[in-house]
Amino acid sequence: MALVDIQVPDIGDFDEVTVIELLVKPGDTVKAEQSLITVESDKASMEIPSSQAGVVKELKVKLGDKVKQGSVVLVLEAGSASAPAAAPVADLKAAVAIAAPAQAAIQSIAVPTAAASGPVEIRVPDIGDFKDVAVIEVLVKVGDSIKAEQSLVTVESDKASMEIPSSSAGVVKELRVKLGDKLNIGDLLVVLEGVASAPADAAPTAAAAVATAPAASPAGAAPERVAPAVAMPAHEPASSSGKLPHASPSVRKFARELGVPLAEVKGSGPKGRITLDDVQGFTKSVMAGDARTLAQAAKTPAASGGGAGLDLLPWPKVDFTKFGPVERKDMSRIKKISGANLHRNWVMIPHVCNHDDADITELENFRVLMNKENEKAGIKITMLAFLIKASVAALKKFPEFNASLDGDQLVLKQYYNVAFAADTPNGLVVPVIKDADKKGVVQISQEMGELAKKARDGKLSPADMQGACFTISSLGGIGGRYFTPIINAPEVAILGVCKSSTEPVWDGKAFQPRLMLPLSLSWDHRVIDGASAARFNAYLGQILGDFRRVLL
Ligand code: CAO
Repeated sequence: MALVDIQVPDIGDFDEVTVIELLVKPGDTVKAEQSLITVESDKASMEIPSSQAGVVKELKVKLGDKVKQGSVVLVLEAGSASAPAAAPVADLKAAVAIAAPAQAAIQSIAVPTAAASGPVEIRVPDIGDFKDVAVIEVLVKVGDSIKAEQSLVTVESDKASMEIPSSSAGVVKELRVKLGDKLNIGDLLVVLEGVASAPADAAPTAAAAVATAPAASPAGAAPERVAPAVAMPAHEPASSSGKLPHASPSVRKFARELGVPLAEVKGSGPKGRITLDDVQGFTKSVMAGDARTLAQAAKTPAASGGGAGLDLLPWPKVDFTKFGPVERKDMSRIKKISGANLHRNWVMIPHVCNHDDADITELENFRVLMNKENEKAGIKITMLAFLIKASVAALKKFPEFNASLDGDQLVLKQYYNVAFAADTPNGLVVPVIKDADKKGVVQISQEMGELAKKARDGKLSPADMQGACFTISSLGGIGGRYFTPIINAPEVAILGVCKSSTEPVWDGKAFQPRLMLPLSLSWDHRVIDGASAARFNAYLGQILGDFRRVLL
């Protein structure tokens, strides 16, 4: 029996797409045309089917992998005699034809419409062989001001869902589609007025449209997508064994940004499809302390396996005006999102917090000296930068702190990205210093300054906040003694730091005035035990006491 590599066929200008679902596993018998994996870009998701029947011998991709044309998806033992012996890409192209129009659609929408005065009709572009694709989301409403390339509707066929963007900017005057409508090439979507001129040569290509569709791109009637947020672990796609929740790319993206586990959200759309409203509703109910939702949310692979659940009392409803005047204020977007994340982390992670003190007398003297010497260069070395470097040394010595839980497995990271909590007028955000092990204290100080500024200006990109291994929350510039920081899942520990103060410390002969820094380390007791945590803190204290120990 011939072994055949099944590759990703020509998927047009999509440079790389992410594998979000594995639909088969080794040993499975697949039919020709059966979908093997689902891939997703910012604007489209599509299933990649097999060009022939056979038995899956080996999967060559895993969830989260980036694939492009020619990437091998799996090795198939070709089945029946009638099946072709090899799978040339041309055949695969045919096999994936159902998915390819998603690309075609986005490409062709980019053809510029006539520029600019008077109303402009935006129509469905050439969507290849697709006929009667159903509108599953309308992303704008009358009166919305939209940008060129902003998505107008999401349509879906059996195998692909895609967003159709507008080729022009303007204000939506008429909306000519509704949920459930079946669309074909040339159908009118919206009429825009006040159209900004859209010169022909300015129309971006599909690739550009996809590449420039950031999380922060406005979504019209859809809820605003929040870029910066604290505790925003990218929610992992459903596991290979679980069924991928039925949701469009934008809804999946929105859920990921909020850290909402889509598998726990009940879809109210046709065929159980999860809508943006469903995701928002889920977040709201978690925020409101809905016991059932929280109990559901707690049933992740890491925490499942029975248990008592959270049989909580309902949140107390009080008419505060009976007791005195009140003012009501909406929570900021960041607070809403970080609140939901913090709540989940608090409920799901068995936190323990160790407190300790580090003697930073010499380190602070050195820092002050360095800052004096570098005054002219305008570089300010911060205590937090030293804490980041010291944490990296401790993470290297105690690798289970540089880890994440994935079901029954511990993922030990071999990179050292350290996040720091930054207080902003709108709430807490957590930017990340990437590869902190490869950077010096001066560079870390500089990067921290830049990221903290971006945070305050609300300009952090999702990438600025992703990929952290460990977080430091410093209240040192403000005050306090100790606190119990909440772990930023899926990390397993967080270091809280408070204000240093000069204290009498016994040196065996006399009390000496020493500058002591209070440390509070919260850790996940599923991964770390108390003795390791005490050792981690003690080691951290030793490093901060004498950085030469890093060299040992
Ligand atoms: N002990 C005593 N003083 C400290 C200190 C410490 N541990 N850490 C910093 N300081 C002092 C600095 O020396 C500096 O004083 P000067 O202005 O006299 O030089 C001042 O505090 C400000 O320090 P900094 O510029 O180095 O800033 P930072 O590194 O302390 O903080 C940042 C940067 C972004 C972390 C901070 O602005 C911030 O947002 N902190 C709040 C984080 C937070 O909210 N955590 C809680 C999360 S849990 O809800």
